[in-house]
Amino acid sequence: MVSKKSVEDTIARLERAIASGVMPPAANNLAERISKRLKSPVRLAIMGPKGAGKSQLLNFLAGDKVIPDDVRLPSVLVAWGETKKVDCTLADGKIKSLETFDIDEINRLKPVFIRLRMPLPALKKISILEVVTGTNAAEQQRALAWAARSTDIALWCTQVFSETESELWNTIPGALQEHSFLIMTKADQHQGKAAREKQLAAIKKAAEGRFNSFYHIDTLQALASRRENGKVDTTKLANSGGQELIAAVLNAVNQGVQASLDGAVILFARYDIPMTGVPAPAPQAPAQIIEDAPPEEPTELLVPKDAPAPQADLDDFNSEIVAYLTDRVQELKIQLSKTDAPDSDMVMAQCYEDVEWLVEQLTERSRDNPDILHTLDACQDAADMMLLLQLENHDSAVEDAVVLLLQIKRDFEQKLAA
Ligand SMILES: Nc1nc2c(ncn2[C@@H]2O[C@H](COP(=O)(O)OP(=O)(O)OP(=O)(O)O)[C@@H](O)[C@H]2O)c(=O)[nH]1
Ligand SMILES: [Mg+2]
Repeated sequence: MVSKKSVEDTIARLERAIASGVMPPAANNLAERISKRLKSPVRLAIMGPKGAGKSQLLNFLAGDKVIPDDVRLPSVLVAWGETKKVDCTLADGKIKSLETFDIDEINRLKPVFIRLRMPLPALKKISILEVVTGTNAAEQQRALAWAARSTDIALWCTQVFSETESELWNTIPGALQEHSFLIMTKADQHQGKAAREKQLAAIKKAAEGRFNSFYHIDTLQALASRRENGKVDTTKLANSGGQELIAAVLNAVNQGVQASLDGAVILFARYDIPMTGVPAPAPQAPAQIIEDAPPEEPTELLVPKDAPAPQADLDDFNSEIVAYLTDRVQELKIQLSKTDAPDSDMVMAQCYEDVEWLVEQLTERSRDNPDILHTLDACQDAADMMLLLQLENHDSAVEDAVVLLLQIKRDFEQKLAA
């Protein structure tokens, strides 16, 4: 279990390290990213077909009935706030704030996105985005791409995991897929444990290798396990599948925080950053939850429907990247096979350079193509990871770096095939 104190101490130490100027720019960047990640709640996104049970799952994870039953809403982000506040982003990009979740008023405003702030304890650890997509495949892909850019863990709700869902899920970057759960919702539709397990096994078969893990939940029963007096009927919660799911989500949240702490420890060791004291801390705000972190306004939802699709252009770009990475991976393989003891420092440096090159290309491209941003994030993470591998310098670091490069290449190949 990660303690609040270790997170706060690490943030303070990272900020001291940054202020001291003892680290080179790449390490400084990494320190800033780790610090930002540690200050922000982990971002969950609930995705899946229309009517799959996303809103009810959101209510369960948030620990309160945040979204009323059977109302039609756009994507909703629920995040921490000292007081309740509802910000509706309208079709023209303007934001209209409401004091309460007034469904009649929301229906009248027809927002394209709603940001809801609430003082619920769970929201100090996580923010939850329910992704509601349009009906055609292109709209759905765009909404998912937009959501994936600001998501750490995705929860895909489904009863079947159809071919259409499978194709849509394939457009999600591999790095996010690895941190995602598939959740068979409405498990009560299958009478008895054996029937549920059978259906989940069929779903697993269809989605194999593209999710971190698989769960089933009867969300209505899980919600009903919380009594009015605040007590929980633990048997009911366990039978609903809710307990297992909450444990898995919390575990994933903690693992994410732990990975950031581990990254910081490597930086501290490499650059001799003291636990306390010198270099003198710059005046900074104490560690606290960033309320406003996720996600930017869904600009692509505001793009006129007849705007030209950038897909053909993107395909060319993706092909270029795949060709470049294929060459690079080939070259690295030759170097690794040439000698018994390859120059691991050089291979590591090359892998890092390749990912940095990619980050540059993607940064350039993302200016006129926001769909690229989530790929950019994934590559930036890979660059961070490579830097850490370089600093750590353990036995398998070279293989790990090449595997990371291969993973990026595979992601681009998947995008081309999609
Ligand atoms: N039996 C059963 N019904 C459920 C469960 N979860 C949700 N429902 C019902 O399924 C319907 C759709 O649930 P929502 O949570 O609104 O689904 P959604 O995916 O958010 O729907 P959209 O936002 O419209 O795409 C509602 O009538 C829910 O009460 C469940 O676990 N069991
Ligand atoms: Mg919903």
